[in-house]
Amino acid sequence: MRPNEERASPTTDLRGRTSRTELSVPGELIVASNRQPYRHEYVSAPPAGRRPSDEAVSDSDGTATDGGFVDVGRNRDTQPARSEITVECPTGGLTAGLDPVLSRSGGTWIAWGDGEADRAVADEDGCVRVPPGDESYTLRRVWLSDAAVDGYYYGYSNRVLWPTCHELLEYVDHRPDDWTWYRRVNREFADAVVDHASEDAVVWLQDYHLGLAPRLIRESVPESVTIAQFWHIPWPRPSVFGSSPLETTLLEGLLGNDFLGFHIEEYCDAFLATVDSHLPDASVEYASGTVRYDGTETRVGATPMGVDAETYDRQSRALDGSRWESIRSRYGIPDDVTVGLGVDRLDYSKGIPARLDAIERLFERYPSRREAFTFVQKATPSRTDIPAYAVHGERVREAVGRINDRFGTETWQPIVYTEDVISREDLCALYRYADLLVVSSLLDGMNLVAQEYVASSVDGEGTLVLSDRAGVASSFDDAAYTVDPTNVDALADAIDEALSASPLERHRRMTRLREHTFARDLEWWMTRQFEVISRLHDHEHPDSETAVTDGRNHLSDDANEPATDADSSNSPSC
Ligand code: GDG
Repeated sequence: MRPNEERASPTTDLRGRTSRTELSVPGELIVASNRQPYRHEYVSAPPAGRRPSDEAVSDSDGTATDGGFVDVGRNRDTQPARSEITVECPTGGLTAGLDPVLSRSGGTWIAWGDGEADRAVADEDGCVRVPPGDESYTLRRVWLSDAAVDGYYYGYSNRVLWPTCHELLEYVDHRPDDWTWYRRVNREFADAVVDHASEDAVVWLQDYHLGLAPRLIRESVPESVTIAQFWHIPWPRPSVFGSSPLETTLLEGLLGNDFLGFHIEEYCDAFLATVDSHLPDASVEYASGTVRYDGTETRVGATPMGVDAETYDRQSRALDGSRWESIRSRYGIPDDVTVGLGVDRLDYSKGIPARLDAIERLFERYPSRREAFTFVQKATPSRTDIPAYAVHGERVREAVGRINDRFGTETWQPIVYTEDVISREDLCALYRYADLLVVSSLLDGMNLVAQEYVASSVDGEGTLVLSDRAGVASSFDDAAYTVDPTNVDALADAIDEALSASPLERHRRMTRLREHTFARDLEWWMTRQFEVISRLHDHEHPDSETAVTDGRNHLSDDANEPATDADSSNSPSC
């Protein structure tokens, strides 16, 4: 490992996050997401009922995509009825990335208040000032009943929208009331946004839970308000949309946005084509990525989301090897065994069964890999109350048992499978020292795990086997071993090829992966989002200085250009 090199003078906050630039935020920022940036809990309270936040890893609302929350201390200003109250904040992902932005700019974050003690610390409007101890913006909580959560979150969002957008219609489970709940909760969010929206407001909505909110907001705020949304999951092809229970009302809802962002062009194209074929009154201009519908002009553009690469790099470099030794010993992996890794929510879209089949095929086809290679699968239970997820979990566990029974020996386990929550430090150790990461998603908006692995591969010795159906594959090109995730033979061969690569070849590929990951990190993504939003906002406010853009290419070209020198100023060495 080469010593860490001095980079573009980053600053590090108390939670270990790195920040290099001050984002320029237009207008008065209002963020709305399913997930909240801070959650208040009673220290001695028993776990609440069913809530996604109880899941070890927050699932895809694109706002808390990294590993849940960390306790940031007691809230001493409050007088809780039952016991002391503690505040938890996200450890990574977009939520952690956006929190400092709002802290600097001020503004409002609207989200579902899912903490046990959330009401106790909020005012009568559901508002509480955050971050704790450095109160600089307002967190406005939306209160949802158990029935609302069941219908909106566990129902329409995750039984209809999620499987449809991942083109896995066999998992769609459309219960009649869920759509009603989805509409009601979107109305709740929209009303909350309207309460806070001044003439100069910029509303930035996150993800598929809020597909109807943009138009509802549009109908009730001044024209000068800019509304944007980022859709963190894929958009299905028009034929899939047409075969699903999705309503065209959803399209109308999304076309309330001034800007609608996706990770990659393919999803933008699919969205435009869906609108074109399912909403006859809309006018679609493909070249510029513009849709005109019912008085609103919506720009559609792609910006692939990155990770906080600097922080992963720094935390990985800080490891001294003892953590890896303790992980190996915990999992019973002998020193001379190479290690492959999978890190996923236990979600059917992540392609874990085919991956396990491929590992079985690897041991069949390449017997020399037996007792020489162990695959560690970290699977985090997610949305377990949805039957399809419970069935899928069983399927994965059975496959692990079958393969271990078939090939395992007294001293060697082919697959180490864990559903335990792992700490950020352990995650970094796994990322840094595993010889291989396999991402085999059947369809994946972007995939942050692949980028976190690359950012943590500070020795340049890791290799990445990557599904060609993960959004990130279009960024990584052939520096990863890219493969069709449904082709078990090809997947087994790709794993063998990656494991057989020479140190030089690994280093060569990893250097390219790291250059891309650092040039297109979370901060880059947020900056691009705010640039586009600013231009549209300035268009509504002609007095402001920023030039107005016209055209999709202008909005999205940057995402496809090679990194400039300036972009690469924080490029890593490995
Ligand atoms: C959605 C889209 C898109 C997992 N286990 C642990 C842990 N994790 C963290 C990972 C990573 C996150 O969870 C998973 O992010 P992904 O991007 O891989 O997947 P989704 O949750 O499905 O995210 C996806 C993303 O939104 C952003 O737009 O990329 O395509 O599906 O950050 O590190 N973290 C910790 N312990 C664990 O056990 N600390």
